[in-house]
Amino acid sequence: MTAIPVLMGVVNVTPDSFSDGGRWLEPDAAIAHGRELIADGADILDIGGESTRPGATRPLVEEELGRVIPVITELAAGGAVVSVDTMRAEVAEAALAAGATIVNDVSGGLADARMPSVVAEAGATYVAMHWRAHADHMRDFAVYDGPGGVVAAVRDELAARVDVLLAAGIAPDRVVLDPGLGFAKHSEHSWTLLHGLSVIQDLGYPLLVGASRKSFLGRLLATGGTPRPVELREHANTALTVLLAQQGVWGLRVHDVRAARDALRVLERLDQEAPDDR
Ligand code: PMM
Repeated sequence: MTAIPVLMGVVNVTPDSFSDGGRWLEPDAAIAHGRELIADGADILDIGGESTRPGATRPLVEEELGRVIPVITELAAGGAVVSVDTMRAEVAEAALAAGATIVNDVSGGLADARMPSVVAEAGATYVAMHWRAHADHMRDFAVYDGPGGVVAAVRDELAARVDVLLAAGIAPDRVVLDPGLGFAKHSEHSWTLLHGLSVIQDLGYPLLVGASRKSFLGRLLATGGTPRPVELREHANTALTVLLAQQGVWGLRVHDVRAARDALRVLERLDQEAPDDR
């Protein structure tokens, strides 16, 4: 039996995300988009106000709060399970007060040392992603020369974050890890990580994976050296959705929730067949 992963639908309330920048910047548009993702089959809405595209500059904390809090308040009040995609403890705190129950921190607590204690205090679930540096200079950190390469480095660096999270009082069953595809990683690193995912799973925590629309898919599907445009990478992500579900990941962070849900429904349906019916 395949354990069906949870689907986290992305709501980027940003002017500059690489995948959908500017489309949902107005609160009403973001809220409507969130509702659409729920109707498409999202289990969680991941609401973020800071773009992490390579080279992006950071918004002010007030800007980030102004983008995400009205959207979180409305969607959580409507019954959605909400995660806040933020690296800032102040934003996480306000989001949890507004109804979010999950903090998705792409820096795994490295960007803001207060983050783990804020999450511990709230008893929230914490997604800790593998991260080395902010978007404006993360490319400089895409070097994995140690023994075991990128897979061992990500495993060891995530394990070190887990130690910090548990020491801050986050319960072990509230921790989710994420290999951070595309963050301080060249395309080959992301593929190697996907291939070696079981090594990260061996740390014993549920895994969330965000492959949707990322540049390693665009490069794979390039024509004549031009990466496939962001909106045409969906079928490749659907293939990964099935493969990652079969590998037992806990969750998938996706933009096109309907495509991912359809793929998971196919898996679920096949699992219903008893072996002697085949
Ligand atoms: N990727 C992005 C943003 N947040 N969070 C987690 N946990 N994992 C990811 O892979 C991840 C993330 C960047 O993608 P986007 O700009 O399309 O949201």
